[in-house]
Formats: sequence, C-alpha cells, structure tokens
Amino acid sequence: MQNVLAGAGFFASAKVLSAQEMQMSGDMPGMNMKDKKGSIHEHGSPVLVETPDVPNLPFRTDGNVKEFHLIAEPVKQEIVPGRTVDLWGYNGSAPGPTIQVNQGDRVRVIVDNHLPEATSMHWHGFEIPNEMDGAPGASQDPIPPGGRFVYEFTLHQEGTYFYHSHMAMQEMMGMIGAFVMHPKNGYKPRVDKDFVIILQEYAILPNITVPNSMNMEFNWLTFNGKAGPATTPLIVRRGERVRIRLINLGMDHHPIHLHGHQFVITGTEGGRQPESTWGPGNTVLVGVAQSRDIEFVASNPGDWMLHCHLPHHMMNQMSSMVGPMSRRNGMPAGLDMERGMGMLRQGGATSGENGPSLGRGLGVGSTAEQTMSNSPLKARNPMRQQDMPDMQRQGMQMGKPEVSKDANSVPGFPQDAFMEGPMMAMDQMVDKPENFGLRPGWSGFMAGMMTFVRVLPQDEYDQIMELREKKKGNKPMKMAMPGTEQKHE
Ligand SMILES: [Cu+2]
Repeated sequence: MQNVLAGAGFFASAKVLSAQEMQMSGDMPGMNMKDKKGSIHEHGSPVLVETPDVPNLPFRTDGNVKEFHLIAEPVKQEIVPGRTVDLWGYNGSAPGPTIQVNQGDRVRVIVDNHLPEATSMHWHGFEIPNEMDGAPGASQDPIPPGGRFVYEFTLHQEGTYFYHSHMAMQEMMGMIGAFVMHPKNGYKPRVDKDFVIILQEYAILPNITVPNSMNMEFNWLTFNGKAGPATTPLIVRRGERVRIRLINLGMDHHPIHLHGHQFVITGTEGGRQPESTWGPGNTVLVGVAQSRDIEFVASNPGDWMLHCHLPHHMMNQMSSMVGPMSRRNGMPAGLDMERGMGMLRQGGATSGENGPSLGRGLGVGSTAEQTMSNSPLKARNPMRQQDMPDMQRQGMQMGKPEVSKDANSVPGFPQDAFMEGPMMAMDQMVDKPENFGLRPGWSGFMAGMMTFVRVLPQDEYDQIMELREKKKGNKPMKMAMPGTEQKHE
C-alpha cells in the first residue's frame, strides 16, 4: 500500500531538481520505520500522506540534513476543465508541493524567488530559531526578485503544519503548501489512509485569469487547487481507518462536512490532540490559518460527499444576476457583474475611479444590487436551441430543465445566482480513475469545495487502483502535477 501512496506525486516534481540532485534516498518518512526494532508492531508505521492533485516535494540528503528546494513562481492552474487561471505558487503548483519529514529531522529548505516582487517564507507554527521564522522585516530582509534564502532548522514537533508566503496579498494568490511532520512514535490507532486537503478561495471574473486579491467576495473555492467536479475523490477500502488533514489559508472559515460517517478531531495546527478531547462530529470548522485532522473508520460503503457547508462555497463562478434575464416581466436586469461584486475590470485598485469602491460593504459594491420583486414572472425558453450542440461537443451533458410548470408563481423563484435551465454535467471532461463507477451525471452537482470520500468494497477498490497504475504509466506528469505543462517549457 505504501508504494501506491508514495508513487503518484513523489517523482513528479523532479523537474525542480537536476538529475544529480535528485538523489532519492530510501529514508522517506514511513519507510525507515521498518529497520527500527519493533516499531512497526509497537506503534504502527505511519502511512505517507497523499495530497490529491498536488505532488510531494522530493528531497536530497546532505549528511544528516534533508534538503528541499522550493521555487516561488507564477503558475498556470486549471481549476476546472477550461478554466485556467494565473496564480502564484511553488514549483509549478498552487498550493505548493507537500513536504513530509519525520519528527526530529534536521531540514534545509532552499527558497528561490522567481516572482516579480519580494517574498518571504513563513513556517507556520514551527518552533524554530527566530531568524528562520521568515517574518519579513522582523526576522529577515524580504527575498528580492531573483534572490534566494536558505532556511535550516531541526524539527522537534509532529502534526499537520504548512508553509506560506508572509506577504498578505501573495497568500491570496495561492502561496501555501502543506508541511507534515510524522511522529517519532506512530499515532494510535494507526490509520490506513492519510490525506491532505488545502482550502483556498479566489475572486476571478469571467474572461479574466488573475485573482483579485483585494476582493472580499470569492467565486472560486478550491480543494488542493481544484474546484468540483475537478477535485479528485479520496479512495478508501471499506473498514479502513482514514485521516484527513484540512488546512485553511484564505479570508473565510470553512465548515467542512462529511456525509455518512462520524469523525473525531485528532489534531490541530498545534499537533496531535489528547484522546480525551475527541468527541464525535461530522462537521469541523477550519478557521483561517488553522489545520484540523479528522479521523474515522470508513464503515459505511458508498460515495460520500465531503464539502464546505457554506452554501456559496458549493458553487463555481458564482456571480450576481447580470445582463438580460431569460425570465422577465418588468424586472430590472441589474447591473453588471463587476459592479455587482465590487470587482475591477480595468484600472489599478488604487485608481481614482476604483480605489474607494472596492471591497465588501464599500462604495458601489454594496449599492449595485437593485431591489427586485420576486413576483410572478413569464417563462421563456431557458436555453437557446442553437447553443446546445456546441456545448455537447465540448463534453457537456445536457439534461432536461427541471423547473415546474408553475415555477413563476412561486415566491422566491428564480433565486439570485440560480443557473436557469438543465443541470450541466461534464463527467467525461473530468474523467479519471478515481471517478470510475460514479453515478452518471454526478459532475453536474459538484462545485466549489466539494469532493467524495469513496468507501469501496475490495474489488471496486482494486479496479480503481489498477486504472490508476495504468494512467500513471501513460502520463505521470499530467496526473501528478497539474499546470506544469504550460509553466516550465
Ligand atoms: Cu467554505
């Protein structure tokens, strides 16, 4: 099992290091437990964590030091099929690659800055010497564009930590990555599967690829840099014990909810929590700058949703109602999306026209919504017939409009941001081994911070693992490192 977990992303970010540098030593966390007397049976060997859609960062060994190399750089990232955006991240990925070490390790991280502006790397929650803290101005000079800073420290902690740029606006461009410290003595009870999910949010207008890091309303919500249905489900065998490590860096707190199971919160951004604090739940609030480890026994077979429960975080490209309506009867069309959301289309954020207007509750953003009566409306054909073949050619599955005949007489219909017309699914466009066997049309109902925990019987589990191996053989880069194709060549 460990090989499967270690394989997928691990060699993928090799691009970062040159061939000689890529000395893949055998002492990855979890692996070296084996040659220590009795530790496997006593404590259970820790499983490597898997960060779906994000690679692991390889290291080289220099004496007793594990040396990692991170490059802060602009990243092209496809968050759903057809929506590639310009983020900033590390080594071609936003969030950056996951670092895994063992408690007690001496670690060196070389940080190169390939951004057009200064950056700094903060090791969130690490108990390390002050000069290694990465607080710009306080503990070091910012790393200039083209510059490098070498961090080195010994880690006595264990748990789910992370690294991030300590420039506030860069955090909102994607600059975070997971940093897992495996405990010297394995946690009890041991888990069979261990996942990391990083929660992020972006404000990106249609036809624009750059997040507005100043905006306070977010219309793209991601798990590991992907929005549903492009997120990759967590695949587990029925009966396995599962840990999911949730990390949040953004402007919002996210209540993450799991269907079909109760879990316990076993860790925070401060490491493992005593078992006496564990109580059952199914929703965990992951606040900004926090991490939460949850654990459960996957005893209930099926495809279970795991998602943020803020309603607006279960949507993609959310926008206020704009433009001409397909249903209207004396109803104003409202203003354009930018003004509705308080976002800028042209000019700098500090320009005369825009400056005072940006942000939640300020200026035009708070006044653009027109009052509209939800009075009875007249229905029109919700989808122009001539548009349908084109969308189908792109892999969209068009269903039947699910609107009742008397919809217009029901107060409250249609709702703001309601996508009128049939649900659109894109099962084929997001096809991957982990989605194999999902209910046809499933993708039409997944958006934003949503994925599945798929609790599978042995045979279905094996089938997906086989497909995964096959796919890895075909095009490992694509699967392990989204966005790099565009970036590095
Ligand atoms: Cu949320």
